[in-house]
Amino acid sequence: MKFIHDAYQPDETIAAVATAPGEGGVAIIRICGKQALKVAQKVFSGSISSYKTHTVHYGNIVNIHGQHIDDVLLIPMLAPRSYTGEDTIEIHCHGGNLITRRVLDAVLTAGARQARPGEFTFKAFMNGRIDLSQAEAVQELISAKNERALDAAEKQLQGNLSKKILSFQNKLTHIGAILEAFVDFPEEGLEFASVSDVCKDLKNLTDEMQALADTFHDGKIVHDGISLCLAGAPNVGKSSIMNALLDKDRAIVSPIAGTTRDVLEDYLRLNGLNIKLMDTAGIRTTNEEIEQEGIRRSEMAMSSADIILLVLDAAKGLDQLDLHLIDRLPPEKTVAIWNKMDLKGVGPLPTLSTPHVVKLSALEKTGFDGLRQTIDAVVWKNGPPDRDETLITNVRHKEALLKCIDSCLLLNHGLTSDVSPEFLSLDMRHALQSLGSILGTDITEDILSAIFSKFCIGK
Ligand SMILES: Nc1nc2c(ncn2[C@@H]2O[C@H](COP(=O)(O)OP(=O)(O)O)[C@@H](O)[C@H]2O)c(=O)[nH]1
Ligand SMILES: [Mg+2]
Repeated sequence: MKFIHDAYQPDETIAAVATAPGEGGVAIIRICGKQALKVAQKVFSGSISSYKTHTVHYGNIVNIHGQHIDDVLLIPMLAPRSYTGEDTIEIHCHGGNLITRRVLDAVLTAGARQARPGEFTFKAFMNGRIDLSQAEAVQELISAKNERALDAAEKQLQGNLSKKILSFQNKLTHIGAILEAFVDFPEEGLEFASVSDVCKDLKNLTDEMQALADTFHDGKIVHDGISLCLAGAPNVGKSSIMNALLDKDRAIVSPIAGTTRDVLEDYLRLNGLNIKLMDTAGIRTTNEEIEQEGIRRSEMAMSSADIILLVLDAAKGLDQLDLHLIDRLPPEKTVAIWNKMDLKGVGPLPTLSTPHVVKLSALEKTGFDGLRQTIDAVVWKNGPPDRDETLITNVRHKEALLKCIDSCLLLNHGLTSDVSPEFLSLDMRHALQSLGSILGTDITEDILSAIFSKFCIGK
């Protein structure tokens, strides 16, 4: 694998199609770097050097053989007022695959190099326009699959996480300054008061960092979503609830017990989260081989799911099998659903041992708001995260924070035992390096390369 910034030459001018492939009204070709204006001028009919920055100009793209390729709009964004901080030209051409390719080819022939994945954002990072956590937020913003993930990415791009990390860095540096005096003049030692102050400051700081790292639980839910599994006896209405939640005829519904054999999966958005919904074969004792396999798969789906929706038939009440299921499902991730509440024969319902119980009718599609609210309550044990809360959604950031906390704990331990001052400053350096890796100031080339290679070309 080629490291993206092995090949990085700050003076190189790069170009790529910035819009998604396929047919569309307009496609955008982006050119960026010191020679962007010169390259664009070789293929454009107007006089680019006379244009003011951030203005739009109509003209033609012509290749080096003088052939007309397309009528386009051209926008110059001059340094430093551009995404990357370097001179940038955007060409808006007609949005077909072939025409876009021809315009890009003309630009590449005129002297630009095809950009690598994420290279524009990489330039923005290298030029100090954004830090690494913000660059990662750009990719998360683009790939966000739900509103909450989008909110979290947007906050991160605005620099909310960066500010927190910077404040941790400042506090650590402050502590470091006190320690430095100790390292420089070890024979004078640290006064008892300053040791306990430093330890207290370190403890407060690690608590703050731990609290931020702990948001990863919520952040992961926001980022990846959760899985729900419909389970229960045959014929209780699992497939009907699947269809009602999806608002489409996804699963076969029938009064014949044992209709659903395989695990059916589909996706929906619920309460701003991405949900994988699984419908399973009804659990019962059967000699039928295929149904047995279906039931085995139901069990697997149940154990892998974040939340189990245990469906019960309100008209039938509980039988041995239901009771057995209720007993062995983990209550904290189970929602019991009394279905078929529309039926005349529904009498008083027995009390269940599971804390979350919902009543609904899949047939009449009533009671689903209650189900959505209950799911929300199970997902967010302490309420959903605030829109403004800074969430860690990236495992790299979480691990860096935990590493920093470890170094701080070592430091704390070293301060209270008789460890040589050199070790203390080494722990301090490690702690600062971990924080720096989040912002990209202390990062190895292979990690950088791995991060940017996940981007699309043209971003
Ligand atoms: N009256 C009534 N019938 C329902 C309801 N939900 C499902 N059914 C019926 O119960 C039978 C079994 O439904 P199905 O969704 O296939 O159950 P599954 O075996 O648990 O997947 C079908 O005849 C459905 O029409 C409901 O809320 N009310
Ligand atoms: Mg079914």
